Amino acid sequence: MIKIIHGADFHLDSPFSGLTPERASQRREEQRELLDRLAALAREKEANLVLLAGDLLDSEHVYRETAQALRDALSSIPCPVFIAPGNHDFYSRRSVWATLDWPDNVHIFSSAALERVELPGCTLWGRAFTDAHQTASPLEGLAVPEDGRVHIACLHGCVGSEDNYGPIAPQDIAASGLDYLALGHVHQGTGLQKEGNTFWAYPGCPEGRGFDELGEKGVLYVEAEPGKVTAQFVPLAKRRYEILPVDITLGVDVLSAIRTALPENRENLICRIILTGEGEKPDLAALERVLAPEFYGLTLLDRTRLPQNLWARREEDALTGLFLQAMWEKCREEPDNPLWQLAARYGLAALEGGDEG
Ligand SMILES: [Mn+2]
Repeated sequence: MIKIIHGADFHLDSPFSGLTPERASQRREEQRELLDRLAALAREKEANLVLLAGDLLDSEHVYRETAQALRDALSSIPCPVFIAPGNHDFYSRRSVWATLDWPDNVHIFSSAALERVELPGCTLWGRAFTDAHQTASPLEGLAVPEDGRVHIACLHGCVGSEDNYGPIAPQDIAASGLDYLALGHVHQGTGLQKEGNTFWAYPGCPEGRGFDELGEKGVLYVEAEPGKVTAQFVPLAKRRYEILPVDITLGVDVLSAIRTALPENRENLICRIILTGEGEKPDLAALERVLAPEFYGLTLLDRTRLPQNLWARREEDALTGLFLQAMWEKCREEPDNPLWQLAARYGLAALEGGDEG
């Protein structure tokens, strides 16, 4: 049985453009810490093989500290490590893959053609992106021999698409005859999948970098033998992103409604709370003052609507009624545009001489 740690899409040295320069620098530092946790996991599981299926780096521009951290972490892993460069960190003569002095246990696939490596207990296949795009299937032409050995491949590509990022058709996977195909590129982990007799998986990225990469993130711990593969997701991320909708309609007050919905352990959470439902306009600044210290990052969005009893006043034969009728129609035309709800609230408050509706 072969024990494998399968990771991908670390995107080290991402720009983190949505953050302050200090926070972005801190997040880059934390990405480097992911490498130490990866190495610790490989030691703890006594892995036979670590497979890193591309886009380990976000681009060819790598901070010296990051390249050193990567080299140090990989050299502390007591088993072979294989890297299959992806579209973001493709192999070229000037890439860090070619220019850095890598430890002996690290093998970097450097050719666009499939390379075959014989290892104790298994045969490993791998290849590299050598450009930012690749139109051919990375599995093209692969049909492994039936020799009783475990056949594993590690590469970067996109299952089920026809784009320029190494498109892989499901029938390519089945035709390969591989026991396990360790993939990278898709940031949402798939868990273990099967096509024909071949198991395959994307581990997803090991740590989210924005609200399009939500929830727990990590790597896979895989056990493979001929015809039998199991995979276990292992969380690796320090911070995680969540989007939390909170309906304020039935809440006694908005803060209690939010508190009821909050997950525990939020000091490492980067959270976007979206207030929905009907009620008085929530005081976002006040809520943020109370809640923000509990999170690593917090944004509150107001998507609430004016309550029905206020809309009922559009029947009134006065300026307020006319205004509300006009806003009612706008809100019906564009129900997802929060500006009309806001306009209704502010307009009503102005007409009533009040505060904010
Ligand atoms: Mn990619």
